[in-house]
Amino acid sequence: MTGIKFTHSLAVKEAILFTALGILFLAPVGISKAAVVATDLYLRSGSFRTIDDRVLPALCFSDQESGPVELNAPVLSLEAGDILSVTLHNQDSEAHGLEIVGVGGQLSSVSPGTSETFEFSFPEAGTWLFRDPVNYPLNVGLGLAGTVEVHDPSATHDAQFLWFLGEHSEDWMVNYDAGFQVDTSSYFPNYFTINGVSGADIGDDPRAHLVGRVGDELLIRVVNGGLRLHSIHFHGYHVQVVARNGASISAPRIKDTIAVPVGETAEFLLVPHQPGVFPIHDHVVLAVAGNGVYPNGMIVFTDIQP
Ligand SMILES: [Cu+2]
Repeated sequence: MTGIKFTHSLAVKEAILFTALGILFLAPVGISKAAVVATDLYLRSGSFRTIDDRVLPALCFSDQESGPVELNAPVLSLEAGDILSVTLHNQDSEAHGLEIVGVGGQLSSVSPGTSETFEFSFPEAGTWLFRDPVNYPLNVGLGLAGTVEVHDPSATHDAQFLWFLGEHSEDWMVNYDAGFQVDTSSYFPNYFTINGVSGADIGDDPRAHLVGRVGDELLIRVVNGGLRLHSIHFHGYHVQVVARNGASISAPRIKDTIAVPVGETAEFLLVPHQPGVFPIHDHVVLAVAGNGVYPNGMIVFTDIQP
């Protein structure tokens, strides 16, 4: 479960240039200029390993050009003010595209075997969903979605977490892989994931496992990358909903169950008032199961120390 790493090569070059100019002209060097964060995404066929150790065919956005690829809910990370430059390499036999929901405007398709670069600017911190807008909802259902997280360098929270919510329909995946027409009017997902994994495996993901201390400010980014509404229910704690779809909320509401609609994102702020290990799960019991087995779906535990 790797995030995607970026090079800040342009920013570094600019810093060197500005520093050089500053020395040359004895001028202040504090001219701020947007860093361009460049990354490559390889759109490839891969696999989804289920909690009950089955391997289903999937389509994946990967930071690796070759080798085995598993569905892993990729993350593009940058800082407020940066420009994200993504080069999408389409290794599939059909056209695909790239969209950041709510940031928009980048819906053109990339032909098989070709590459295209998309640029998005992020003046503010926040959380967004990226996905393939082509053949919606099929390609998203096959795995083509991930997170854009934009950090505020002056943020004061003690830790941050990411829950990328996904569902997976074995019927869609198997039929697509066999070359059959997938009937997208019928959708019965049977696996439910957070950051691409389910049940007890979520506890092994440091991005998801909610570890902290009483009084900490814990920021939780939630992305609904699936095709069904998910409502996250907390035991033991209430959270403030501090942002939705990349926009911060000035008077946050305090809740223990928060709905995150399809394609949307939310940011929760949890300040634990008590220590403990408590479950947090999707309010729909089906989504807490994996292929009908409870609790092999969307469930996370807190680990809050005094
Ligand atoms: Cu419960």
